[in-house]
Amino acid sequence: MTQKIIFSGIQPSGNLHIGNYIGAIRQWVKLQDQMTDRDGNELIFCIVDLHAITVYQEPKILREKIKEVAALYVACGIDPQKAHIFVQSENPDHSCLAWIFDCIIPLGWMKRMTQFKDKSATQKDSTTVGLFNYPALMAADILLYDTTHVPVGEDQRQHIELTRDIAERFNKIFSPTFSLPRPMIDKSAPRIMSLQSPRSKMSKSDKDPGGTVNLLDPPEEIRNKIRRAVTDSGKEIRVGADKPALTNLLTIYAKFSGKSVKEIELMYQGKGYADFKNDLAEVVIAALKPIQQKYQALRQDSAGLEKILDDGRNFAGGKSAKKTKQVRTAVGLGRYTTRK
Ligand code: AQP
Repeated sequence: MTQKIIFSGIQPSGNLHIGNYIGAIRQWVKLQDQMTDRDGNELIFCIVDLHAITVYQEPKILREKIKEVAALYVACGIDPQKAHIFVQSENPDHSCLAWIFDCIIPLGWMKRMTQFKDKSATQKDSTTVGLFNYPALMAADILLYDTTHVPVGEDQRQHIELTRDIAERFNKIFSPTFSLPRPMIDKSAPRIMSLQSPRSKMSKSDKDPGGTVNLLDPPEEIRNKIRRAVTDSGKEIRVGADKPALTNLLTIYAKFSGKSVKEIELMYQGKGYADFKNDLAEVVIAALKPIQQKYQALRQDSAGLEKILDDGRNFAGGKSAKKTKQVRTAVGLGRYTTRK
């Protein structure tokens, strides 16, 4: 087996929700459980706070969310004995490499990024240069660690392709420095949609709190949100292109219960939305309960959480320092070939 270096991250830009769990963290845990460290495999999971500030974050809240996301990674099953967890901004090599990439990426490449087009359309006047440069920072995150695979959602495929193009361009202009990472897109990890507007994805930054079920929501709040979730016209509980709301709710039910969508459709044949929603709420509450309990325990042991993040930072910094030295030498930066 060949060595796998896996890198991924989540922005501490709000409350983590069931979409982040089903679409990202649960895949990471699956990968972790499939991998051994025998072949020199590495798992690196970052809390990407530099990405988060591409949109304004209230400083006190941001600092709290960074710890919250770290504790949630572990509560959801990331094992700090098997994976490295660290905070992006604690390793300055990320922003240094992003700047170097900014200086070699043709403007046209960045202008093609559809995520920027989508996000900037909702931000209008408050769109920042940072949001535009987001993919350069993401490329730096990935390439600093000789990442081989990046588990991401389908929406990030374009950014990974750009990362490969940046690596190739750097290697060609200067000298072979970066290996090319591959996206790892789990087709069984669906995109979870907002409970209030099921054609938009569930999102941390959704202005409507009713659209998002957060991993730390108390049971009563989960019941309320699911009870108020929009449904489609008609009475049948089934998936279909004409039923975006039910498709989403059935997907959530399936992902948290382990049952197939078909089985669930059969269970609710002839039954009403109220029964279905009540049961769905209980399924979600039961699945989140152990995560919430582990989270509370971790937050009470602040020294333990600090140690996980310190160890992660030391590992990441040690590894990226070697790559940064190679990059600085290749580009001709500084008076020395090594960092003083
Ligand atoms: N609704 C979703 N369904 C499935 N997967 C999702 N992810 C996010 N939303 C869903 C996956 O979670 C990871 C988080 O990525 P991120 O924090 O970098 O930002 P994002 O994708 O933009 O997530 P949000 O929640 O929508 O945050 P905001 O509102 O701050 O932009 C990724 O792997 C993503 O695929």
